[in-house]
Amino acid sequence: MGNNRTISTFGDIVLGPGAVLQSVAGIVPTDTSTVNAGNVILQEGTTPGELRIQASMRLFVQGDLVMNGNNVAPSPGPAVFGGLTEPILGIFESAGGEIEGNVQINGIAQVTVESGSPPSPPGSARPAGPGGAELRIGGNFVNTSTRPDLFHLGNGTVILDGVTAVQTFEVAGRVLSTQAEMFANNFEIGNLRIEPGASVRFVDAFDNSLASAEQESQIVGQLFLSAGASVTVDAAGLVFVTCINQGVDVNEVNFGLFASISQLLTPSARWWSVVCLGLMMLSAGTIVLGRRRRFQRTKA
Ligand SMILES: [Ca+2]
Ligand SMILES: [Ca+2]
Repeated sequence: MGNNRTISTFGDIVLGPGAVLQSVAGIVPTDTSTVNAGNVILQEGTTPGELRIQASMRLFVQGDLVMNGNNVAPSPGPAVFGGLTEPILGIFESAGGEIEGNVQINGIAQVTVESGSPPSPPGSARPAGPGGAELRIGGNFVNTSTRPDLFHLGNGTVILDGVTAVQTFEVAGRVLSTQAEMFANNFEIGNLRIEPGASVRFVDAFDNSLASAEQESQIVGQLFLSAGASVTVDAAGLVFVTCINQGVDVNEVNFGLFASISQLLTPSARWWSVVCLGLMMLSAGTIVLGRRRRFQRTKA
């Protein structure tokens, strides 16, 4: 695909085995090539279907973006005999994908939304707002992948902006013992924005992280909750480094967890507050004791 071209269809774009849709070599940063389609379907294969956009390219999907990888090896390593290679979606630099319907990963897919160099330390300050690579979803995010090593959204932006129905979002990551671990092959997302009028329900309907059967969480670098959005965390976790909250009252139901990583990594926070309260009482007692002593001395 050359610079500043447009491909439009009201029908579907199916990238079957060996089909690749990407920019040609020599792309310029201002390239605004656009792909418009009804649905986009990426298939697994010995050479898989692949769609990559970069520079300022745009992908508009009126329906769903579906990635089919049910015959891809469920663990990293050399390809299993007879196993297929996962379909590939890549959004790089300042490119953007806008999916009005669902984003659905059936089985295993390679998904990358990558603005540039990863921040250091992992999960620290990230590029917020426009300008970076982003994936905008109007419908549900359905993910049955068990390969976090093929999920690269730690330095990209995901925007949830559905306004016609509640969007469900499958969480897949784990709360681990350090922030660095939580931002390494853990289905993490750099920036997650929920737009005004969107109503999002975070769920854990599928066991994505096979290493543990515990309730899974979406790990986020910077979470942005727009005024007028509605957010429910239902038997799942939504865990972030920083959160800009314009007044959204997040509903935690069925042991849903909405918390910052720093809150979770200091389990002694409550214990410390008890100790601090105890120290205050002790010092208050000391002051009283001191006064009594002074009073007694004066009297003597
Ligand atoms: Ca899950
Ligand atoms: Ca799990």
